[in-house]
Amino acid sequence: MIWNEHHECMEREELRKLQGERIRSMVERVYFNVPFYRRKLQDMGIEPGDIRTIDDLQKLPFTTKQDLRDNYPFGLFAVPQQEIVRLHASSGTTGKSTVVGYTHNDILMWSEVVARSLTMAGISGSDIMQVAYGYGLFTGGLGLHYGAEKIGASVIPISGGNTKKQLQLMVDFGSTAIACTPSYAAYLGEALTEEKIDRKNIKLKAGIFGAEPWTEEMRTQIEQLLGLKAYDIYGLSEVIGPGVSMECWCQNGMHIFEDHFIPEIINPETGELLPYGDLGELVFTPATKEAMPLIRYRTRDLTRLHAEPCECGRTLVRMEKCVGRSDDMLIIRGVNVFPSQIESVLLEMNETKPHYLLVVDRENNLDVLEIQVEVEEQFFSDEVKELEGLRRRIHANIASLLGLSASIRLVEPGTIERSMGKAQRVLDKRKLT
Ligand code: DLL
Repeated sequence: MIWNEHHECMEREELRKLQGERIRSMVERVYFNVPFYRRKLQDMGIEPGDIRTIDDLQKLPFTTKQDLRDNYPFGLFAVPQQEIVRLHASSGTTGKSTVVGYTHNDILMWSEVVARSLTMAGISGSDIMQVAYGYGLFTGGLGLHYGAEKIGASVIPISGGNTKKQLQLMVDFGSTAIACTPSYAAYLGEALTEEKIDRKNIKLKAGIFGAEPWTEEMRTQIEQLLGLKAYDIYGLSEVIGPGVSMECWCQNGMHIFEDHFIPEIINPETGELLPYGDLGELVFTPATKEAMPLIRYRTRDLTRLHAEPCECGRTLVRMEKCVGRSDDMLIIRGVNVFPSQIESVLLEMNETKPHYLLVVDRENNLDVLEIQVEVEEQFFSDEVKELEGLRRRIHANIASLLGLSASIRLVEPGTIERSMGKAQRVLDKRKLT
């Protein structure tokens, strides 16, 4: 089923026309209501009338996270305070958090894109949906909540954490869908076994997992652990929250809701526009937002876009799973590596569990990487020889695929700290000194 067939299956030309109309009116709104943008556009000699079609998008300047920080907290709002009905914020690891605001119409639009996302995963009014993303300033909990209510599902607003209670309600209420981070889903799956809960009592059929990068190997593990079909959902607070893009049943990339969020892929070094299929930084122009419209927002997420038709019938472009964020890339002895690449290598082994930590340090002026990964109980109790064999295989695979020599530490199940929200997979001690 398609939630909004008109917008999700539009002819591409018709969609581009709609996008053009929407950016035209958006640029006018920010020009007259946001001093920051008026100044920026005036400096570039651009007037609202210069933006007429979607082809004019590239004339416009980028917006960065730093611009949001510089205008903290409300400097980029395009409507008076009375029209703001909700505030969310992302907890910045460095500097001030990023604040985003919503009008009543923004909340309606957000609910609509999340409703479309859930429909893509086959979730409907007859489902019981456990929302285990954090509720609060983070957009995950409330974002999924409103979308699930819109499609008429019965929502369990349990938020993140409290794992035993999650499992108890999953059984007692018969949850058929769950939304949380993939790392927490892996933990819930493991806790099911620890609590000796009979799988027959679990009714889950779909999981809506996102907010952090995760690999196909992680998907396989979660699907086995929880006995459901795992779907990827993407989003970021600056653009709206979860529901910017979502996988359909073909699981062939995430469809971007392009009638609201106009995507581009750029070369992160030069800012140059890249064609479909090229790897680069994802940029979004959320053209219909009232409270905080942004022009060409640089997400720092690295991925590719594909425009070939999808079997599901939607004409919206698809984005590949994110490789990671440009600022998450580790440079170890000159080798560029993303945690997700290491995750792929680790989890393709049958003996490993989806819990790992990458510890980067500097010894004698040389970068060193230690990979800690948990090993299934039964393998851990095996002979030392077998464990040593596994350690060597992981080492060799990392070396051959990534060109990196890492020290591998196999640890017992339960050793690595579990996350209830976004997982912290990297401990970069180089940054601490
Ligand atoms: O993480 C919104 C969200 C909530 C998305 C629940 C999906 C589900 P922020 O806290 O602002 O918003 O973080 C946004 O998280 O720029 C990506 O780097 C990362 N991210 C989000 N979804 C995915 C995903 C929410 N499916 C940042 N795959 C983004 C990879 C993701 N990374």
